[in-house]
Amino acid sequence: MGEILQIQVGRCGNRIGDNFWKTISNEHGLDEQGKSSGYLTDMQLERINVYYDESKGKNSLGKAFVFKMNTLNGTGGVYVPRAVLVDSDSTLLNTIGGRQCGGNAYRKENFVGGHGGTGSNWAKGYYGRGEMSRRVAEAVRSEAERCDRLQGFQLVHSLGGGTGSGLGGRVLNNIQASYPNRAAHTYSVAPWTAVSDEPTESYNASLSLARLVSGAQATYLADNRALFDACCGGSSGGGGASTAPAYADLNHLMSQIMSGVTTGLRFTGRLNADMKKCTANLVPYPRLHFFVPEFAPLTFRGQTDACAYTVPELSSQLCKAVRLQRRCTGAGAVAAVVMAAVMTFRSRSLTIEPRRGDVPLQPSTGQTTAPEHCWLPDNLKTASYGVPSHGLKNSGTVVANTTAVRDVFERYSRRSASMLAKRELLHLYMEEGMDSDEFQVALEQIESLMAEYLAIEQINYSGDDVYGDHENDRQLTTSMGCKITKSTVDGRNTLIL
Ligand SMILES: Nc1nc2c(ncn2[C@@H]2O[C@H](COP(=O)(O)OP(=O)(O)OP(=O)(O)O)[C@@H](O)[C@H]2O)c(=O)[nH]1
Ligand SMILES: [Mg+2]
Repeated sequence: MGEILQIQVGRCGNRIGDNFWKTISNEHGLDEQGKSSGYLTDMQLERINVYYDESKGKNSLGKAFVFKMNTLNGTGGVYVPRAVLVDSDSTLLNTIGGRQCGGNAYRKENFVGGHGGTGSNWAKGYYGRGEMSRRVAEAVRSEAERCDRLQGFQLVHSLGGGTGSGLGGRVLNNIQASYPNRAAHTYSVAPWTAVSDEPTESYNASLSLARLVSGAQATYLADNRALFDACCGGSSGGGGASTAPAYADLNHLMSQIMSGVTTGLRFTGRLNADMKKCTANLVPYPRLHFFVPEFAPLTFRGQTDACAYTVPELSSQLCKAVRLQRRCTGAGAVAAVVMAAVMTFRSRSLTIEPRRGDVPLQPSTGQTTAPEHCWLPDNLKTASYGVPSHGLKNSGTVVANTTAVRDVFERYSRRSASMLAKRELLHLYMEEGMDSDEFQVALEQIESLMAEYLAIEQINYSGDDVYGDHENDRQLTTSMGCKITKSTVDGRNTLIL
């Protein structure tokens, strides 16, 4: 199976990335040094190479490692996370690296640290860290050479921090140029003021999002607002972990989400055998590749949940979480449209194989204010896997390509536009060689993307008069030049490629 290389950039990227490795190491039966902690099942081993390099010569400290066969199942050596860890402030990297003996077995030459953060400045990260981006390219190149059939890259970073957004964006550009045929996906953490309130975060997020439109084929948007609300039990109304959740609480949810999203890449099952298939299932138009990922059941740091949830119970929790992404729900608000979604369920017993009708993320019938509509027929894929999430009996993950992400874009572009009009804090970016045109171009990119999302919401809601008659179907051409037919029989939209 083709390998994936994770590049984690900045403080947020490295905290979340490190949590991800801990979570999936546990699922693959590896201890914190990357050694198999006992008998590994075929399921755990079969695709372990996707995220781990089985190193049989050296351990992470570079010392000679005596390769010992595991007498139980014939595997051995150390499974090294295929990761490059990057931060312009090395403090966190030193902590992670210093934990090597008890921590994950990262390859030590893949730590790329600098001498100081960017002070939350995208321009410093993008333009001012040339030497670091060359070292990252070198680490990426040698990791890529160790792969037999590299399928792609996943970047983990924040959109608000200068290093994660700026240097992360630079790294993504370099990857695109050097590996044009490989997939590039991102796990991007969107800032929220209750969690951090650096005034430049809106600028950074706008500049970064605008580049992700063409710089990545898939972006899993982790909104700190949604993670924070989930931890507080906020919008869902349930009891949360805390009224003032720490990053560790948010990151616990995030690592569950990432483990869930990557289940189909790491274990054998019906769906998402590789990164390209993930996007084929979810992306009707290449620019509209910003996904909302959700996980159920909601469990907080240090908690386990031994409840045997059924598929309808899990999927209804997942759909509710997707629905809550549309924030502007007042009178006249347009409902978000789910263009496509993939739901995966996990349980040791595999008794939760989803059946037709179990999953309520379907076009609504008879509801005037439907929470969501499906866009393409057959656009909801489901699958189940026989490896449970850590500490849970049954769990589910959804990745939804929903127009609700428009709200996230709007949040930063509106704030950036108002700051830009007053030229607020612009000098910090000008000092790094940027000019205000670059901001304008980024905001225009976001505006046009938001218009595309809105067009899809309006197509679903517009009257029939926009469709020309075509025997049984009515057809329309969208602003993106694609044809859509609306069946006069069941009202469903079909995209003509
Ligand atoms: N969910 C989550 N968000 C985080 C975490 N750490 C930072 N953030 C968010 O990320 C943004 C700040 O980004 P950082 O990753 O700290 O910054 P950086 O990439 O290191 O860049 P510098 O500005 O150069 O330090 C803010 O929006 C924070 O709320 C974390 O551990 N988890
Ligand atoms: Mg930092």
